[in-house]
Amino acid sequence: MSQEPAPYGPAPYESASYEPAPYEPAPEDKFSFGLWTVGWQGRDPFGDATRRALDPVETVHRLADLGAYGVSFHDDDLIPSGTDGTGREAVLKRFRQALDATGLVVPMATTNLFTHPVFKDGAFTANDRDVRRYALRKTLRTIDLAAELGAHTYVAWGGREGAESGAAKDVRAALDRMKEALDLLGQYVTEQGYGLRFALEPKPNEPRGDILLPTVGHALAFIERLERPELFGVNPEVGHEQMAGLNFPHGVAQALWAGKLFHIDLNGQCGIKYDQDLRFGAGDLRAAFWLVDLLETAGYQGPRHFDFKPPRTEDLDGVWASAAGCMRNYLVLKERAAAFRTDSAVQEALRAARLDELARPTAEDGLAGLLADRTAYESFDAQAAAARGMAFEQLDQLALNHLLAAV
Ligand code: XLS
Ligand code: MN
Ligand code: MN
Repeated sequence: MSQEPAPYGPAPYESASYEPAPYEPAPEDKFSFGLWTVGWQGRDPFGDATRRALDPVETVHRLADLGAYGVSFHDDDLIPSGTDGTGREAVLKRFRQALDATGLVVPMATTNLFTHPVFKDGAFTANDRDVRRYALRKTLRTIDLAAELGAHTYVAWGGREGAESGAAKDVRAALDRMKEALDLLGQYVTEQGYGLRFALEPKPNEPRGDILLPTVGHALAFIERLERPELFGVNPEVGHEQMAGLNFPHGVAQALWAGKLFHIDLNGQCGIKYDQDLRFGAGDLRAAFWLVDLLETAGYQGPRHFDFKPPRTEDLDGVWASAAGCMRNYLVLKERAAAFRTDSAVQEALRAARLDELARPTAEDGLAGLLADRTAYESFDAQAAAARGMAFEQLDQLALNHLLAAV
């Protein structure tokens, strides 16, 4: 019995000439990783480490071999807390040598303001003033280090800036303290002449019950209250917005629209639950597709930074496979998104869905023109307009076909 061909056409794997694209990451792709990502030893609230510690020098070499261009770190990832001055110089010398040998750069650095018990009630917004002053001094040291290593971005994630109970935190006072801290940091980089900009990283919860500046939107609004708003942008993380049930590409689009996408943390998340930090492409694959489409079409020039945690089931081979997977998945999605955008059927479907109309100003004739235009109201046929289909489903199916390479 002969088989009916599938209605959606021959699958590419049936074609003898089908060659998978190599998807080899290269420095121009600007892929970067935090030392704490591949270096995560698998300690979680329920279990001990499952992997040995990685030497940052080893990480730099492995990342370079895999095709990354950059490495980022918290101060303590590179220089363990308690290291004296001589020890610090020795660490930095070895690290710099590894950077020179591999060509890897340090696009971003940040401060660990969450591991030490002193930060149990936060850092810049801790109720205790001496803790806040210590947090600022620790941060200023990291900013010096970031500038010394050539970083252009300083990320500020306020992981413990928050509360578990109502009266414990006066949120308005805490936001005053957060502004005070960030204004001082802005003053410092300006006075030092560092070419550094700040990227605030929102997260709704974990490790605090509720964290201040929980979403991209909160952070964008807060930035406008700072003394030097031009120095501050956001570092949205895929999983963090998805933990709040939000549409990540939409949040990133708003950050781009505001000129505030200074950095991005890529990873994967399956719905509203704890911060999973899966490799990029795992979790919500459709959101990942739209994100890559957005970054690539909007001309985002910054690093594609992976902030993920290879699951604690993995040994070190699994860690590097997971890191390679992040980059491969980005490149596959970039290819799929480009195929989607260049497909003439898609361009037609975009017109049918009237995206060109959305791009047109609503009242280029001004308020007077709008008020004088009888077709805008008096003779407008709302019933006829309501009856027009939007043709979004055909468009979305084309996107899915491209994502699945089933065109
Ligand atoms: C934690 C954050 C953290 C920041 C850097 O959830 O993602 O890793 O990116 O401190
Ligand atoms: Mn995370
Ligand atoms: Mn992050």
